[in-house]
Amino acid sequence: MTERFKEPVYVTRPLFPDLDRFTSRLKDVWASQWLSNGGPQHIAFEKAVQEALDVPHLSLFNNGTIALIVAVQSLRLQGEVITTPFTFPATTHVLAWNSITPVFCDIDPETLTIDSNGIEQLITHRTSGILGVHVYGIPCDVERIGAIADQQGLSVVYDAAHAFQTEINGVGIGNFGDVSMFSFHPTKLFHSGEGGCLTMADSNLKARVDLLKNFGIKNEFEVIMPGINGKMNELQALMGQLVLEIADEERARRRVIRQRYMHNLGDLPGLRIIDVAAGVTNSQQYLVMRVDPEVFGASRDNIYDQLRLRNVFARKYFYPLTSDYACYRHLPTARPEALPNAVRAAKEVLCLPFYGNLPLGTVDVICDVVRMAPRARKAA
Ligand code: T4K
Repeated sequence: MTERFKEPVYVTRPLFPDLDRFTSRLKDVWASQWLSNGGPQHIAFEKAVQEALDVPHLSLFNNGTIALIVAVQSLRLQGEVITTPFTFPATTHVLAWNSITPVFCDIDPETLTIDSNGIEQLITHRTSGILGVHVYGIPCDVERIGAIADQQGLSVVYDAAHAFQTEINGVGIGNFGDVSMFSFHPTKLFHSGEGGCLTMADSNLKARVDLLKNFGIKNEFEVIMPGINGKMNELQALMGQLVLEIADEERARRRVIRQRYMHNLGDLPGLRIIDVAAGVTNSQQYLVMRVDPEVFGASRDNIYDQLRLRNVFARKYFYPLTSDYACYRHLPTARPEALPNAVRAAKEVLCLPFYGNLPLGTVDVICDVVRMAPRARKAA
């Protein structure tokens, strides 16, 4: 049996900037006497991220979930919103927090994003929008979704939590739909400790988003809408600026690690490393393997268990489907029979450890465990 790692190997580790550089820049924060509410770090960081994402307007937030709640509020969505169940809890919860009924649409079996062919039949007189997820940084079918939305008068929100600096034929992914949300959580390649942002083309929408994230305060004496506190603070904004400086290097290191996984596992029948289509830049957020148990001879769960025995913590992102949570299971569109592609994907995907400092030797051991999983299953 392959050795057990002494220290746990996690699915990811956060990217840390040089500590001396961080502490020396902290002096700027101390000198400014600003810790939140749009101080100098926030102003500089907002501009830097806007450039990095190549979008007309951008608003920073304290985390991606609050940003997405505000995105839905800012477009005044209500009634029903058509969305994917193959995602992190936040995507669906954001609708519930806005008193909106999630309407679950199956996913495309290839891209694992919302199936644009299934959206139209779910539209009712109560539908106000579409909430897609660029899951693992794989873009939704933005053209078709945009066309459906235009035709039916619907708004489009994209959860781009995994898609920092993804581009479709050179166009930043934050330029599609009415609003897109990016997460800057520490488990993301690019992060600000916690944080996130919304991107949009419409300057009026940017103004409304900025009001909504600051309690709806227009000025000292006027509060014009029921806003929330979604503000990013100065320490987050400083961390974000320093991580942004090293994000390209991290992405380059991850490319090498992806190559190694591909080299070790690419030729195994029944196993596939998921990648983006031609013309799309890979955000390198996750290394996702898809397992066909019939062909491979071991299931995703068998592999997960074998890795756990070696102290390797792969993750089943995204199992279970959000439509299977107790709080959504009762919904008419949550029936598993209506979501066959999503049900299958949730059983077959596994996110393997993937971060720049992951030694290639560790990747090799992980791959050995994966390769041996069918034999280990038979022996058990
Ligand atoms: N939409 C989508 C599609 C999302 O995936 C997410 C978040 C959101 C919306 C919401 O965005 P935020 O509000 O979070 O900005 C993690 C992240 O917490 C979450 O941000 C992310 N998606 C999700 C896919 O992954 P968990 O519960 O799996 O995290 P956790 O604590 O188990 O961390 C995973 C591993 O990372 C740990 O085993 C060890 C390592 N780790 C983690 C942290 C936080 C570290 O080494 N150091 C750390 O500081 O959700």
